[in-house]
Amino acid sequence: MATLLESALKETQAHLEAVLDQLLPQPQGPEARVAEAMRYATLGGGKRIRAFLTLQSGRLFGVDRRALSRTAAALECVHAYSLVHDDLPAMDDDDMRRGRPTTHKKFDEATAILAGDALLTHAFQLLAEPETHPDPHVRAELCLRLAQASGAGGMVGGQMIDMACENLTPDMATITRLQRMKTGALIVFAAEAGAIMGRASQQQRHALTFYAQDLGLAFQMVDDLLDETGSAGETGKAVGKDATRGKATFVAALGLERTRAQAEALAHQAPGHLAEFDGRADLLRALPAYVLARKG
Ligand code: GRG
Repeated sequence: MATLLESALKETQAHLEAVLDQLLPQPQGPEARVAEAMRYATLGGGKRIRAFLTLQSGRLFGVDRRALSRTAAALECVHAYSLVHDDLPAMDDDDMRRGRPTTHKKFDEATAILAGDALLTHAFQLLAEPETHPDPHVRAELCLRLAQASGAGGMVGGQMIDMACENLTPDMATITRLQRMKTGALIVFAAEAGAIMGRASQQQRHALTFYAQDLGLAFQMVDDLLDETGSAGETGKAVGKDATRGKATFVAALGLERTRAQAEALAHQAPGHLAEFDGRADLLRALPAYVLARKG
């Protein structure tokens, strides 16, 4: 399954590259620079884990792949926006992302802010367009859930707590909540999106939510571990910054060994939530182990 998963992830990366290339605005007119920066931030890199989750969860319910790809692209736009803004000097002040200069380094800060804003709004445009789903109620629900996952009660709120906790020693409950909001919420939406589009039952949708909650936490724990023990070559970004900045990470709270053990326990637990699905969920079942083994 490991090799099958790796080739499916590679296929998703190539597919999303083509889909995003088509769905992102083309640079033209006097505003061309913002479209260039949007494309720079979104194309040519990234593991596309969130897109993969949406494509695979939608497959469980027989959702049209073209429609799913639009939702997957919208998610990758929101994710790319969060990385562009997170890298800005006012936030994490990073020069490298995905193995190349961050968007504000390649362009300039104002362009990076605008590109992030435009990527966020573009995501909602993609979801709201009729090509994403024939039923306007489904499109509205996708918009609502993405807004909840990415706004003040989700990713943005998590980022705010993350910044407020610098150089403090928050307890595990606070760290878990902040990471669930900052990273987990979008990952949960990615898995839920296919169920929303496929009009899955509440039970099926909950199963995917629980799976993605475990996966999201394990993903974040591995991210924390990689910042401590990984290399800039493999992660494509600077490492060792969390400790220097006194970030509220799992590694800071639990240490390396216990964080690793927790990540392993969650990755082991996650596939159990998918028991009611058939073999079409096998790639989703294999994903947590891959996330655990990742080096970048
Ligand atoms: C600025 C609103 C705002 C939010 C920022 C997501 C985020 C919140 C910050 C990113 C910082 C960070 C390293 C978070 C840890 C987990 C994470 C989101 C890692 C990056 O995601 P990957 O590994 O990236 O999926 P790729 O490049 O593969 O797409």
